[in-house]
This record gives sequence, C-alpha cells and structure tokens, in this order.
Amino acid sequence: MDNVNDVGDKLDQLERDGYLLVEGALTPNETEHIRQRINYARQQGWEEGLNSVGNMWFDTLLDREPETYQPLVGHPSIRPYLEGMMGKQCQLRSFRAHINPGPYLQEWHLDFHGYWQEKREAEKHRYAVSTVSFNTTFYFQDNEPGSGHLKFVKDGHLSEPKYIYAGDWPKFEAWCNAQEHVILYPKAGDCVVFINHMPHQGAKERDDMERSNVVCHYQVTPMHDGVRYVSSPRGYTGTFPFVE
Ligand SMILES: O=C(O)CCC(=O)C(=O)O
Repeated sequence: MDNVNDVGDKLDQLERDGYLLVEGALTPNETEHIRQRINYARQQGWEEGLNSVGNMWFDTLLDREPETYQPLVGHPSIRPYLEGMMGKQCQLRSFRAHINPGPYLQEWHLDFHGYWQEKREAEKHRYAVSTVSFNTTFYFQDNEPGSGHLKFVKDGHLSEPKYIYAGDWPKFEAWCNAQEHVILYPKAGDCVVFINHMPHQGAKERDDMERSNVVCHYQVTPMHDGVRYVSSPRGYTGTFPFVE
C-alpha cells in the first residue's frame, strides 16, 4: 500500500493532475476474491446490460453481496484521500462493477456529465454552491502496455471540454482524441481516484484480456447526516421542489 503519511502531498497531486493512482490499494486476497465474485455475478446474469463499446455493467452487487463489496466503500487505503477531500460531506452516490468480455474501447466521457452546467448555474445564485464528484475505480487485472489502459485528457478537469453540451458526440470524441493525454496502467489491486469530470476512456489493447473493475462514485453533499438541526431530514428522493 502507498505510504499514507503524505496525504497532503497526494491531495495536492490529485487536485493538480485530477487523478491519483493508489498502488496496491487492495491486498492480493481481496483482489482475487472480488475478481471471482464479479465473474460469478456474470455467470448469474446479474448484469444490467452490455453496451456497444464492450462494457458490461452491474448496479446491484453492493445490495446482493454486501459482505464482499461493502469493504470497498471508504476502503481504508482510500479513506484518507476521501476524507481529506470531502470530510463528512462525502456521500456514496453509486456503486457499479464492470466486465469487458470482448473488444473494448470506451467512449470518451465525464461521469459527472453536468459538472460545467451546474457550476455555471450555481454562479447565478448568491448562496448556491457547485459541487464535485470523485471516482474510486478498483482494478482486478494487470493493465499493461499491450493489454489495457485508462486514458485521461490531460488537465481535463480544469477547463470545459468542447462539444459536450452540443450533443455532437463524434465532435466531442474527436476533440478528446486530439488533446494531450495521460495514460495509466493500473494493476490488479490498484485504485485510481479521480475527479470524474475529467474526460476519460478505458480500453483493452488485447481483446482476450480478462478485464473488470468496480467504480464507487462519491459526491460532496454539504448537508450530511451528522449536522445539528432542529428537525430531521425527510430523506432524499423527491425532496428537491425546484427540480423538474
Ligand atoms: O478503465 C475503464 O474501463 C474505465 C473506467 C471508468 O470509466 C470509470 O472509472 O469511470
């Protein structure tokens, strides 16, 4: 595991580069166990689907097998970074596993697709705050040159990408492809923590590589469960009266 005594330096790096590769975030036993359970989930047909770029996704694993997957949420090797960035306002938004069964070249995308829209919207209102969202993506096989990778638009978290809100995907893809990139080769047990409005694209370089990952999405939610308040919150869904 990385030395987590230098959390401050790592957070500076994360803020500057948009990502942090945490090597050996999971032990070999944890990695192998979860790798097998993801494959088991596929055997059971628990996937939500397989999209056209070769990504099979599973949204129910945390509920189906909490004993296997809950430890990834706020995992001790990642927690110092999550807490360092968000403190108690860190909220798990979603938990999704992926398998890439065949050829795989992911579409360029931002997980928090509306980041720049929300930022502009917040700027119009005196007390509105814009928020940010992070991925912790755990890998279960060795991605290496010749087998697979994760690619970012370099510094793509710092300025708005072109064409994202124009709905012109081929132009957005071409724009992303034309930028300077950073390519990571996360190994089995590694975790990539990243600001998820940075455009990114996973890929297999060898179609027969076994490749899977688990993504925990976190968001900054200012009113967390522990705030002191005269009343209790009514929950989450349906409590935003101005959201259409
Ligand atoms: O490595 C990959 O396949 C892509 C990962 C991804 O899209 C994510 O972590 O949000």
